[in-house]
Amino acid sequence: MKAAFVALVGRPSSGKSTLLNRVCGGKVSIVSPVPQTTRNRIRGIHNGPPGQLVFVDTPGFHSSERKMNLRLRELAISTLRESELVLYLVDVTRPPGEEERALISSLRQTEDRLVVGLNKIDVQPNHRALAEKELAAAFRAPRLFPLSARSGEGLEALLAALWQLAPEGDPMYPPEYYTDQTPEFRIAEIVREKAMRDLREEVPHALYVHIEDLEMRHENTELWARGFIFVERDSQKGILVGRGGERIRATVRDAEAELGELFPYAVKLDLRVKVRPKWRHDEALLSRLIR
Ligand SMILES: Nc1nc2c(ncn2[C@@H]2O[C@H](COP(=O)(O)OP(=O)(O)OP(=O)(O)O)[C@@H](O)[C@H]2O)c(=O)[nH]1
Ligand SMILES: [Mg+2]
Repeated sequence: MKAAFVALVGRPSSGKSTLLNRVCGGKVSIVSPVPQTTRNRIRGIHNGPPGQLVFVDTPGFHSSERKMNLRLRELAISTLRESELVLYLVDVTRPPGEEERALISSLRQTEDRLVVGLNKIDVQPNHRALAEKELAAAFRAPRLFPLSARSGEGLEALLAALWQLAPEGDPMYPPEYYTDQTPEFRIAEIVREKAMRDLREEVPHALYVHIEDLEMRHENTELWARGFIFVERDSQKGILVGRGGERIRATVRDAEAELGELFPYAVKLDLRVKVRPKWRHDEALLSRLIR
C-alpha cells in the first residue's frame, strides 16, 4: 500500500480548494473568487486502489508583508516542508508574473517530489504555453499536467503521477473518512463562504467566523450552532447585516441548506455580526485562526 501527504500550493485563486474538493468527493474546503479565501491547512482524504493520499490545502501564496499575509504564507511553507509530495497549481488564465516566479524559485528544491497542475484549461484563450516555458526554464524535467479542477478533465493523469511518486506506507485515516475537520470548523467555514459572497475589496478579508457553541436537539436530528461573524468596522457590519437584516438572513439560509447536505442531521444557525476593530493585527487571535 502507498500513503502520502500532498501539499497543495499555488497563488491565491489558482483553484487549490476546488481541486481538493474534487479529489475527495465532497466539499472539504471553501471556494470563492476572492483571493486568499483559504486560511488553514485543510486536509482532504483520497482513497484509491494503490492506497491513501492526504491532500493538504494551503492559503494562496501571496507576496505581501502584511501581518495576516505573513502568517498565511508561513503556513503554506511549513506544509510544503512537512509533506512527502507537493502539488503546485498554476492558474493559466493569468500570465505568470513576479509572484509566480518567486513561488517557482522556492519550489525548485522540491523538484524530486513535485507535480505541477496547469489549471483552468477550460478557459480559452489562456497562458498555458507561457507557463510551460517558465516552468521548463526553472526545473530540470517538470511533471506537467494540464487540467480543469472545475470539470475534472486531466485529473486522472495527475493522480497517476502522484501515486507513482508516493512512498509505501499504511493509511493515515480510516477509509470512510474524507476530512478530519471538527464540526465547529466546517460550520464556521461554510458560514464564511456564504457571508463572503459578492463582497468586494477589503470586506471579505476583514471577516472571520467563530462558533461559540453546539448543541444536539430533537433526538440527534438537529444540530444547533450559535456563533458570530466578526468584522473590523461598523460600516462592514452594516454591509453583512444588510437592509432590514436581509443579507444575514440569506447567509443563514444558504449556510443551513449546505450544512444540511454535509451532515447527517439538520443544522440550525444562530448568527450575529459583531465588530472587533483591527483583529487582523491581534497576534494571539491570528495564531488561533491561521493554523
Ligand atoms: N474556469 C475555471 N475556474 C476555476 C477552476 N478551478 C477553480 N476555479 C475558480 O477559481 C476561483 C478560485 O478557486 P479556489 O478553489 O477558491 O482557489 P484557491 O486556490 O483555493 O484560492 P485561495 O484559497 O484564495 O488561495 C473560484 O471562483 C473557482 O470557481 C477551473 O478549473 N476552471
Ligand atoms: Mg483555497
